Amino acid sequence: DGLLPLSPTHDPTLTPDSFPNQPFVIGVSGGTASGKTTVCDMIIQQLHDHRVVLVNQDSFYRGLRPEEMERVHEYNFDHPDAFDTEQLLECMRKLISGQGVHVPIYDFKKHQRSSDSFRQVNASDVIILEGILVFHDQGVRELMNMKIFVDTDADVRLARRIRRDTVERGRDINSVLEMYAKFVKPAFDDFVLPSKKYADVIIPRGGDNHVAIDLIVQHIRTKLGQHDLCKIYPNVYVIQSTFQI
Ligand code: UZR
Ligand code: MG
Repeated sequence: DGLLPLSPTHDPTLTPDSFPNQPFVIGVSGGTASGKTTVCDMIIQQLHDHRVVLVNQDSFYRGLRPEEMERVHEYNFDHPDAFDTEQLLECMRKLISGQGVHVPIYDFKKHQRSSDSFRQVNASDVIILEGILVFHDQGVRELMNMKIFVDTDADVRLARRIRRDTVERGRDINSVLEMYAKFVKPAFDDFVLPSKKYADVIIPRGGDNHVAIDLIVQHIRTKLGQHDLCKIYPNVYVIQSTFQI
């Protein structure tokens, strides 16, 4: 009857919070090497008694076509168009509806997706979506119950980025610096920083900020408590949604 939850598409005034049976979705954004992954790992560690999955926007990089590979130094990996946002949306919607998904595996050295393997991600209580541009697309933003922006100084980020790209991604320092000046920094100014305004919480100093992470985890636990209650007593949800307690 009319008391049953409808899908979000039926009523634009309903936010993701209107559907407490669905997983709690957290977006984690911030510039390159800001400590996004560290913050996510710390949240996941503290929520060890819940089912939590991490989806990385990096997994949805489009593989480069042969003509793009030939001029890879001119390819802008920091632009929103470098990602397959439609596929990311589809994947997130499935996860939110309780289905498992296959997440692509992207190779940062070859700039290609694996053609024969995927990462199987199962349905969960909490879904964390992290990436430099996860707040850029309105459709993606609307899926999130909580948005966190990891705010780390640019010099710290550049230092980390140099270390990571040379050690983990097999690049030489000159090409890292060139790429940073040509693409990474301008795209941060044009796309990443302007999306900070959508954040609910801004964490200074990234993974070093234990107080902020503790506070965030407490909040998620409170929200999950409400979710769990609604799973056990579905009627509570009906009353909540009808009378807006
Ligand atoms: P994080 N990136 C690569 O270096 N190579 C690729 O094939 C795809 C992406 C980089 C991208 C961006 N930019 O700055 C960074 N460049 O990955 C985002 N140049 O990843 O959020 O972990 O910093
Ligand atoms: Mg990362």
